[in-house]
Amino acid sequence: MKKSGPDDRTFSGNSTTVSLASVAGEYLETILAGDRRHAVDLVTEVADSGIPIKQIYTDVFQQCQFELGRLWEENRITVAKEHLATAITQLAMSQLYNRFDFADRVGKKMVAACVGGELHEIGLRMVADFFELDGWNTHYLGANTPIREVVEMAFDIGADIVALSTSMTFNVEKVRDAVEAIRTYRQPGGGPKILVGGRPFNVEPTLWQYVGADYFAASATGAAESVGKLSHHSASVEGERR
Ligand code: B12
Repeated sequence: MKKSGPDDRTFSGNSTTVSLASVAGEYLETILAGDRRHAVDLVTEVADSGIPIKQIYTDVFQQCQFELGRLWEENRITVAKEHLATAITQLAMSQLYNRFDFADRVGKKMVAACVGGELHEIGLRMVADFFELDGWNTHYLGANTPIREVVEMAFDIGADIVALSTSMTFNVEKVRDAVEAIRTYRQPGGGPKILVGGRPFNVEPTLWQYVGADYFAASATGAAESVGKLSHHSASVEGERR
């Protein structure tokens, strides 16, 4: 990952200007070296300098996860290194939680889950954390959640939105099954709205319609930006792609 360059993005915090590309470069080296303490110190210092958490998520964590995937695909890092680095990123995300600058509560609830055997959970967690930052109460269930459990929790808590994620094409049918299960549970035609996302939906732009979702967003940023509109359940944003 490049450390800086002409398209480098800099962000001004309270007292300093930080190049997040340069932070991402150092962070990547740190997590690949397995240095948890430095990785956590690095991102907490950036957060404490006033850089928004969402920016750290997208420009550091997401960028580095994508880079890990590229290095792994090219056989330049082992599976063990990828696991090590990914685990540190999950730790670092947790460490930032008590630095979240939450918006006032908006009185909306979300259940967020990966269904079937889907193990890629960081993208969904980013989505849930962005909504949490925006004042939602999010129930993040993570990887590999049984569909029935997702549906029951969604109805039990009166969720406004169920967010479903998959990174693997072979789990798209499970997402479709989950949408169907939500639609037909207890009050057909009612219940929560369904937001989907993840790699296959980014690659094939009509896939969200195939699974029967209400909304799709290509990124945590796009999903969070939809919040205001989703809150009003306006027909004009039904199926909007961000
Ligand atoms: C870490 C990782 C893993 C970890 C996941 C650990 C964990 N706890 O999450 C483990 C080791 C388990 C894993 C396993 C596998 N992986 Co993997 N993995 C990755 C890696 C390196 C990073 C994933 C990640 O964290 N991305 C960062 C997040 C932030 O990005 P994201 O998931 O795309 O999410 C964003 C958007 O998509 C969107 N989004 C996501 N979900 C949702 C949901 C909603 C509602 C919305 C609105 C938006 C949204 O918003 C997110 C934030 O902006 C990727 C590389 C990559 N490019 O992503 C490969 C990758 C996804 N894996 C891959 C593969 C092949 C596998 C395995 C099949 C490997 C194997 N042979 O076993 C298994 C499959 C496991 C399974 N059954 O799910 C391939 C998939 C290729 C393909 N064509 O589909 C990738 C792309 C690697 C590669 N370059 O080839 N993997």
